[in-house]
Amino acid sequence: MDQYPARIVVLTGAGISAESGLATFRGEDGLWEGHRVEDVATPEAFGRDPALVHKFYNARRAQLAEVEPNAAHLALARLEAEWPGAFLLVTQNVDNLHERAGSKQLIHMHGENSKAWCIACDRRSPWSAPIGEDSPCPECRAVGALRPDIVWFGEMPYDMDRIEEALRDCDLFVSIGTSGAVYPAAGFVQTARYCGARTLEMNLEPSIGSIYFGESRIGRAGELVPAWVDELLAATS
Ligand code: BJW
Repeated sequence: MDQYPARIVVLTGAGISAESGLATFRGEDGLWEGHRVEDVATPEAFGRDPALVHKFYNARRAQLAEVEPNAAHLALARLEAEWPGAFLLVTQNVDNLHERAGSKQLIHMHGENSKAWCIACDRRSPWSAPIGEDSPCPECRAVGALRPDIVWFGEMPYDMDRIEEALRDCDLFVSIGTSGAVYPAAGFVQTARYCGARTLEMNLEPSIGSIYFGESRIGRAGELVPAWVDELLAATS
């Protein structure tokens, strides 16, 4: 590599957590008790059947205590710590494996399942227990107003201004473990590429938007990501 890319933006999806034991959304194990994510992860579904939606997220929140970050999460945290340029990690995942691996420059664009959001007082609280329809908000004590702090279909993902700015300014955009089925994340590659960045995807299979990437590495994130981080850091030394 002649010149290393100064500013890197990395986007991750469910595939990066698959080797930690968390199910992806659109794989063979992508159905939850017969429900597609598109049918559960909406404000309308929550309005119709809050108990079902709480059950879906409570089960996934409980599972977080049983899983650990894998080699791909750890490699991205190492890259952030050792990279001499700017680095931003944007994850679509609502698990907490990136932060537990040590990542700090991190945006959870689809929210965090380890937080509860009170729609009565608009405050977010750390949450590790099940949320129920009768759970009081720890801030305002309202009952029945808590929902998981998750961005559902039709809702605006978090921190889009900061993400768009980083995408426009970056020299390298890397997408890891995402199918490219969900917007706006699926369009990030086109923004970065249009603004002159190199683009790389690492995924178990070519993603839906694979043709937009300058380079595709096909395989498991737990193997591809550490190798890529080694390669990148070697070029800076
Ligand atoms: C491995 C691996 C290993 C496996 N190693 N790889 C029509 C056209 C275009 C857009 C729309 C449309 N109709 C509606 C929309 C918008 C909509 C949307 O995109 N819908 C699509 C279904 C078409 N989007 C929204 O509503 C978003 N909001 C929005 O657009 O607001 C307006 C706006 C306008 C302008 C600017 C900005 C905003 C909100 C989307 C919210 C998504 N929420 C979810 C659920 C909540 C979180 C949760 O419950 O966990 O987020 S949906 C679900 O999909 C979850 C994920 O974050 C997201 C993406 O999935 P991901 O991560 O890609 O997982 P998979 O399973 O799809 O793929 C995993 C990949 O990993 C696979 O390819 C595997 O091969 C691979 N893999 N093992 C490497 N070991």
